[in-house]
Amino acid sequence: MFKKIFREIKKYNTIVIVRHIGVDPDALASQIALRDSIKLTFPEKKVLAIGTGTSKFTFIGKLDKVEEVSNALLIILDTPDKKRIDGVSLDHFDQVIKIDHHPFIETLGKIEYIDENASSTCEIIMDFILQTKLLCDVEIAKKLFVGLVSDSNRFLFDSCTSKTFTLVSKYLDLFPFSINEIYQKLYLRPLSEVRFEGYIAQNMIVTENGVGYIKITDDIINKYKVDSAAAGNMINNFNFISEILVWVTITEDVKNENIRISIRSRGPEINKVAEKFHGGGHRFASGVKTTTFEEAEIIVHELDMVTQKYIQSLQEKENMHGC
Ligand SMILES: [Mn+2]
Repeated sequence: MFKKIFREIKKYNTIVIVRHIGVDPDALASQIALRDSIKLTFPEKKVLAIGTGTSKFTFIGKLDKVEEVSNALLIILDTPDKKRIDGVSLDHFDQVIKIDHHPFIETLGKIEYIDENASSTCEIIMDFILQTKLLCDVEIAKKLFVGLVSDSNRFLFDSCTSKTFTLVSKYLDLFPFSINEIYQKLYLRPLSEVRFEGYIAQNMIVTENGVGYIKITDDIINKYKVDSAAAGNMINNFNFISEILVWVTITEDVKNENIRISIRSRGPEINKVAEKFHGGGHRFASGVKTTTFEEAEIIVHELDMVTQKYIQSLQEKENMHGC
């Protein structure tokens, strides 16, 4: 499959690379690293990385301006469905390729490489580059590492496999860079965020079944001098709490007139609930956008039911072993 994708890249003189809305380091880094690798390999090609950026991740690299293109190849990274693609419409392209690690939702292109077991899209791109004639350098390698380390929560998720570590090891051998330098950029944060995290810890409500959730209104965001993305960004820090199996931040985003719900789990599968409310994501990490706190409460209730079922199925298994 990698060979087939490489042949398409070779064939087209104009290539546009996109990823999902609500940009995160894996989406952005995979996009920019693939662009730079194609440009390094084929300097005469026009390769554009398109989408809405954020000042937070400028250290990963710069995006390109949208341009009218024709006879172009579109590569969609890190995005399982049409409605989450940022910036382009599929119809303007001669050929569409998808490379992703999210659970399959719908077919977007003629050629699709989906590896649900990959820690990140950056991991797939790392493999892709090594298995084809695509070139890489230290800067590209650093970007790929940023995306991988971010999507795997610093190798904490069980999406990390021996392949993940093998690829990282190979890249560190071939393109040596300082890991600490990257962590300084990725994990350095203002005290206001840490204080805000303290607020969440203090005020999170936990149900009997172990669903922790917190409503964060615009007032709270302003009081702690953080932005509305802050809660969603720090949600992974609430992993490994014994009383909590599923945890949810419900954040008011006045600017975009919506309420953003981030969901994480260390057992129950939560993406089905997210999809039911027009959101999505992975089995243990999903998100939903809604407009009312009432709907958010319904989602929390559904998550609570899913968690209750999960606990029951664990108990049933235990009882069976007891026989
Ligand atoms: Mn990803």
